[in-house]
Amino acid sequence: MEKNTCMILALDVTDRKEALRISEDVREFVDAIKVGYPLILATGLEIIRELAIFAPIIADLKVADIPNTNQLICEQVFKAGADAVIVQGFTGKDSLDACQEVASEYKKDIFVISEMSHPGGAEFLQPVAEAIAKMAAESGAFGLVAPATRPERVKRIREIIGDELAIISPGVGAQGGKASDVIAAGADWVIVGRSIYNAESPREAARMIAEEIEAELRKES
Ligand code: OMP
Repeated sequence: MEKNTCMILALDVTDRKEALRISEDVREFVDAIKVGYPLILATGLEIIRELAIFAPIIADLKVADIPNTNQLICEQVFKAGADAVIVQGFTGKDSLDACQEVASEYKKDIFVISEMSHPGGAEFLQPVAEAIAKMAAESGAFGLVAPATRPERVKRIREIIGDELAIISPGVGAQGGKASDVIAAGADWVIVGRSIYNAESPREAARMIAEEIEAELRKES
């Protein structure tokens, strides 16, 4: 995934035409489009190929099963044209390795969730997040998913994994996180959903967040 705008669109709409229209509108401001259960269940897996003309596609299926089932899921998603899949880390090394093996075969990427961005994400996952991050770093994963709602946790995860792995960070806008804060904390990309697709002008909303990120990166360099 190429780093330009440092923003990923979370496209959690359930209407195919709306998904295509928003993607076309904001493509200039995003480096990837993340599609998950809402859109895939509503429109079918083929939406991945339709959207792939606009940007690389991250399939957010939060894969969390035994190794064999994980392998079958990842094969389906990569065959459907996804460039990356998001998987849960809490299922353990064997389950993650199964995803990574399929990704290597297809020359695609895996992102591993260490700790989720909502308040409940601190309940059970946060205490094991650092161990998950270490496991992900050793597994050959492309990156981690870490919470924009807790920039201090993104900073901690960055310290653990070093600069080899990417961090993509959801929770900006609707969940209360701020794009510039999480970029400053060490995230490579922010993930933004509702603040863009529910905006009166998704394009304008995306442009403003992209500008905020650019200003932060200028400050850092
Ligand atoms: P908004 O809150 O609308 O910006 O959307 C955030 C997107 O990121 C949604 O698609 C969530 O499913 C996803 N997400 C989180 O919000 N928190 C997490 O910890 C992990 C994810 C994810 O895996 O993408």
